[in-house]
Amino acid sequence: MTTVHADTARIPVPTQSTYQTRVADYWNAEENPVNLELGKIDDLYHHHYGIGDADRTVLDEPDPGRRRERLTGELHRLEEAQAQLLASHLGQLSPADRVFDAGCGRGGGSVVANLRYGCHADGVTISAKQADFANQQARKRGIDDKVSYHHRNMLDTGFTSGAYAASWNNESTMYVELDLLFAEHARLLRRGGRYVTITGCYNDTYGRASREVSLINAHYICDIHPRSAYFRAMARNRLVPTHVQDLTQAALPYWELRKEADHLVTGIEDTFLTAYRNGSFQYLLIVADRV
Ligand code: SAH
Ligand code: GPP
Ligand code: MG
Repeated sequence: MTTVHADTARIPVPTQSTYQTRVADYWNAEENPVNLELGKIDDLYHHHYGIGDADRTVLDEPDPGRRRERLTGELHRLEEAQAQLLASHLGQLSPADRVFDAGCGRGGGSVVANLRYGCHADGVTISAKQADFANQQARKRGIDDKVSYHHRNMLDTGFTSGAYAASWNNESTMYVELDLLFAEHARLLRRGGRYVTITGCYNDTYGRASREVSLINAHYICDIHPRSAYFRAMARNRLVPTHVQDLTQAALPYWELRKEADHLVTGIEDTFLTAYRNGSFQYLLIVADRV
């Protein structure tokens, strides 16, 4: 009997899908002042939004230069509050523990975790430029012995199974299939390890994705999941939610203030405000135990 090999066996398996290459292109090219100017303040570079009440008196500042500076500072403070909220849910971590930062951007989240717990951190981004930038920042801070960034796919990290006490996605779940993502987190986390995500999801009670959700997808080249998909995919992957918090109301002041910052706006501000206000989109914190 002859074995027939399919022709496809000769086609090299791409390590990255075309979609993932486009996502990497976006992040390799990204230089929005709203991210760089905020990051420069204290070298904590974030690619997520802010939460909490805003000090809108910055808008009354008469000197235009000082007004811009205070607005930038206030938006950064709100983004920092978001990072701290996520970090506060990572559990009891010791300096010997390792954490995994999935979709780490320019690296701010891992630095926050290291400063807070003294732990080791591995950040992963699909953008080579972001990984280089983040490693440079870690060297500059003198924490590169504990915090490293890797240009890898978060769905297939190659890291050691069970080596992590905690892991998270801060606004990076909308770039991947949730089943593949949570399977990788479940593999990397030890039993009893903690998983945390802060994410934007579309609201199942609204129906399907609204016009605004679709505009946000087009703007960032992402694919926002419905809220229900998170809990289904977690249940299938040994992740048991322990805490869910709707941050939608807490997200509004950031966007209301950002909208006023002519030197920082990107054009997506009103879309977020409409999406949150019409109930089609939610900003959610989910904390889960790896069982
Ligand atoms: N968590 C960071 C950055 C969020 S921006 C922060 O809070 O600042 C989204 C990030 O997801 C980007 O860094 C992008 O490179 C990353 N990303 C998207 N798809 C990815 C994938 N398949 N593997 C690894 N990183 C990915
Ligand atoms: C990153 O923030 C944006 C995302 C990861 C994509 C979408 C997030 C949702 C919650 C839907 P950023 O800081 O790079 O964006 P911006 O440049 O607008 O500040
Ligand atoms: Mg930003």
